[in-house]
Amino acid sequence: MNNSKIIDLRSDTVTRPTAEMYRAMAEAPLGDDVLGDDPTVAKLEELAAGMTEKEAAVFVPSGTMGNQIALASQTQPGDAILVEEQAHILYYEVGAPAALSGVVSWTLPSNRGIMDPAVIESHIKERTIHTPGTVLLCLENTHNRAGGTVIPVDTMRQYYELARSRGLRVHLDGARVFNAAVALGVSVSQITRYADTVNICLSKGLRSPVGSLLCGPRDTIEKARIWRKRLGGGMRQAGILAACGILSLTQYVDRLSEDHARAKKLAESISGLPGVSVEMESVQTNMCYIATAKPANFWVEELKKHNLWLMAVGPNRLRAVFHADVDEDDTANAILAFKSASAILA
Ligand code: TLP
Repeated sequence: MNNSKIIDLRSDTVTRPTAEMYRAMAEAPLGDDVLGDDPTVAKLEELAAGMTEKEAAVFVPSGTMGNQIALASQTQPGDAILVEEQAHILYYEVGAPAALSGVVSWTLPSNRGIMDPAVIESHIKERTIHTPGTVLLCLENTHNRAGGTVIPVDTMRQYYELARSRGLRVHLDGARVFNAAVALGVSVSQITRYADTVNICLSKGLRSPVGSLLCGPRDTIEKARIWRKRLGGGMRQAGILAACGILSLTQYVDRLSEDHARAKKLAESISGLPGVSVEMESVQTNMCYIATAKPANFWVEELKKHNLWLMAVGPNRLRAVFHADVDEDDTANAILAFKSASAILA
């Protein structure tokens, strides 16, 4: 085993492009996408729309932009949206729903990212002289802060039918919806059909260096294109990035199951160690959240000495995220690093 390699489990965003991606970038036919004539971007958008069973898609620089232009395109200032209380849209997007769309975010509790439909229903408000009207239900599948947990297809359907019956739209933050699809053994469209708009990220487990797509009805995506431009997200010869995205969607989905198996292996191997605990039920995809008795930052520093990089995501909470640049040997070394750190920190 090579012990000098850095094992970077801070996020699945850290993957480097493959040799195949560098070749695709070099060979991609390009145009000016803001003027609407980059053929590689057009091909990627068509592919993403097809895979998610939506009419159209728009290529954006980040998942944050994909989510926020979805909100901006489907709400008016003063409207209310329903969001799970630890959702990325709220937790990690720097207040954008308030700052950009001017919406009221009604936050709902969940059990491992799964909200109770009765609780959702009880928070839907009619627009009156007093109350903001609820127009959008936001979902996250897989749910990042809940542990990379999966919302099953049937629950997605229940949410969608409820939203429909009350005149709400559904936006899915599907940054890792391909992880959900692989974990459930379904095609991604079996999940995304229960959302009006879906944001998918290419730059997480799917290995692209940059990029996300917002997919949805054609008229909504046209509004989203205007929002993308307004926020400075129009990219010119973006085909160089879209070329990687095409490989992400066509070549790198199935292998996500390897990341899931490795996350589980780490979880099982360290859950009995002194000083840490892992809630096994929440280890469903490529993430492993770890509760630490001593401050999480102590663990980050100690593990770094063993070339293992993790992220502290709370005072006593660590996150390990598996991805394509972490193999079996790296996983074994990560487990050894935890054993050594536990001997010091327990
Ligand atoms: N998440 C990042 C950090 O922001 C926490 C990570 O390392 O996991 N939705 C979800 C569910 C996400 O996890 C992320 C990124 C995004 C949206 C935003 O994507 P980007 O970083 O491309 O804006």
